[in-house]
Amino acid sequence: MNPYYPKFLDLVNHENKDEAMLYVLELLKEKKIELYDLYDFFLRPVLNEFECNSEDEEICIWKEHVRTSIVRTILESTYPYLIENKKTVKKNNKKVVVVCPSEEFHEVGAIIVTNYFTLAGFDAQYIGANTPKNDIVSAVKALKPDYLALSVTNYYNLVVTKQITEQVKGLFPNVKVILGGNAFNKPGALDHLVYDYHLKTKEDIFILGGK
Ligand code: B12
Repeated sequence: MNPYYPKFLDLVNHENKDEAMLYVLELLKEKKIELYDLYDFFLRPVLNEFECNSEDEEICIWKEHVRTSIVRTILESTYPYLIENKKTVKKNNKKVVVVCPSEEFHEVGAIIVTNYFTLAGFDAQYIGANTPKNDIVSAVKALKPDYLALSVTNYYNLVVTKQITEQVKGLFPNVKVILGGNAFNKPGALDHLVYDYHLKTKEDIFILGGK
């Protein structure tokens, strides 16, 4: 565990958005953590390891929303650090489009992953959450990426993922399909899917990028 994480977790647990934001900004400014650390050791665990202590499910849902809002604000506000890091990145001349399929509203992972692709040298573009199949197809047609990366968290969205990958591969056989996100970690989730890569970590992305 990162030594600065417990304080951050405590601030987020108390829904103290301002202090949580100021705390990580200070850590970044003082170079006590890197942008990668922020993504991997602060933002991801604070969401994925969230445990709601309330018996009341409704309370848990709004608490999850508040927590997500804190993370999103931090994620977007630290974008200037990505711009700064990008200056030292050697480009690999490969384009990747990152998208979440329809009904997939979990997008924090997809946004972070888009930033990893950028830091790995790709020209990376994030399209959005809950993106209908036809919009994904038209984005691929217009942007002509080398890779289409689908981020899927909810296991139930594997059906629509299968439809999208089959259509994209049928229309654009040269576009490599990358799958990532927690939905694919369930046993058998990848069976019957048409894809080129199943990646999990930033290290996987860096290897693909030639780093
Ligand atoms: C935040 C959250 C939400 C937010 C999402 C807000 C947003 N704008 O993104 C809101 C409140 C909207 C939400 C809604 C729902 N959620 Co929710 N949510 C979560 C929570 C707490 C965190 C997810 C998250 O953002 N994690 C942080 C990111 C950084 O981590 P990550 O997604 O794992 O991404 C990393 C890797 O997976 C990987 N990765 C991800 N994508 C890709 C893509 C590629 C190409 C690659 C290489 C890697 C990669 O890299 C990322 C960065 O390290 C999880 C809890 C959990 N344990 O996962 C539940 C969870 C995912 N939700 C769940 C559920 C059930 C729901 C709801 C159905 C009901 C509900 N609780 O309200 C709805 C469904 C919405 C929908 N249709 O999609 C379940 C899913 C179970 C399942 N069926 O698979 C979980 C697991 C909670 C649980 N324990 O039951 N949720």
